[in-house]
Amino acid sequence: MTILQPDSSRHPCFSPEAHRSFGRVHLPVAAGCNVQCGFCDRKYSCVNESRPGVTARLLAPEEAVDAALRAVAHMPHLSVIGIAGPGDPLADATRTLDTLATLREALPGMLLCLSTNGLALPLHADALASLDVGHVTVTVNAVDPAIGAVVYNWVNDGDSRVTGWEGAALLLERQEKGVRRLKSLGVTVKINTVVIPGVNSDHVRDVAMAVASWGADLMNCIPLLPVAGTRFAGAASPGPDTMHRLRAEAGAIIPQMRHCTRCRADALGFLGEDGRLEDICCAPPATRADALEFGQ
Ligand code: CLF
Ligand code: SF4
Repeated sequence: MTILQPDSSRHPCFSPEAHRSFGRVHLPVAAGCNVQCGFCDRKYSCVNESRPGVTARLLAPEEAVDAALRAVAHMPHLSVIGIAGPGDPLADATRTLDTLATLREALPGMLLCLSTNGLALPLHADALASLDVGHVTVTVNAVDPAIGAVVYNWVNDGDSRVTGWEGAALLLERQEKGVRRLKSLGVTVKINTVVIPGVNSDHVRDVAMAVASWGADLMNCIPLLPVAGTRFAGAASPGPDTMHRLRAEAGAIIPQMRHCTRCRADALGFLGEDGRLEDICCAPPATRADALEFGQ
């Protein structure tokens, strides 16, 4: 079983050209996370902050499907429905997979997308491919567990919490297995790497080489956005020159995404617009017929 439509020409993140013509909507159904990154603080009621991990509110799967149908009916340029948090979409995979399954049935021509830390990816890669989720992003911040141990506070392995080198090694093993499995199923895979000066900034080339060997298609190096209250709150964000150099070095190994706008978990519209899913909450009810007419 391989997926039917890994069509990146309409995906605003996977194609630099497509982001001028096509937009995406994120459905914030994923509350929890099975990993704690040292730079992450999720917020569930934030309207003023725009970054990954932030949403105005969490949605139940049925609310998310309704919101997606409204969005697609009102915004014909939407080509992708993504699940990107505010936690990890596969930490409570049932919510995510139920949402995607209903959407796939309602909107057979829509691109579906997901962003994950990869810890639970080997368990769910086949289910994602069977729902024709054509694009998956895996965030890989280190391919050396000694560096990963600095990035990640802990990793949950079922009921046990694993820290330090062992936790980072477990996450890395799952990421590699998950990416290789997705690629064997025909899914297009992007790797996000959060660049943390003094932690993994000299390690980006190693990440690029490893993920290229796993078969990943694209890499997105994202400068750290220091968030108050996190372990990296006082770290510097790498500047444009540093990012340009790192992307050039990594770009010799694997193609680079250079237009990422670090979206919220409830982002709506073109990349870089400040649209949020709640913007369409007051729109007239949409029907599946509307969505089918406009969305495909
Ligand atoms: Fe969303 Fe991510 Fe899919 Fe795009 S975002 S789940 S791949 S549809 Fe895109 Fe936003 Fe950057 Fe993500 S600009 S943060 S890369
Ligand atoms: Fe936050 Fe994502 Fe890291 Fe989980 S995997 S702690 S949601 S950045």
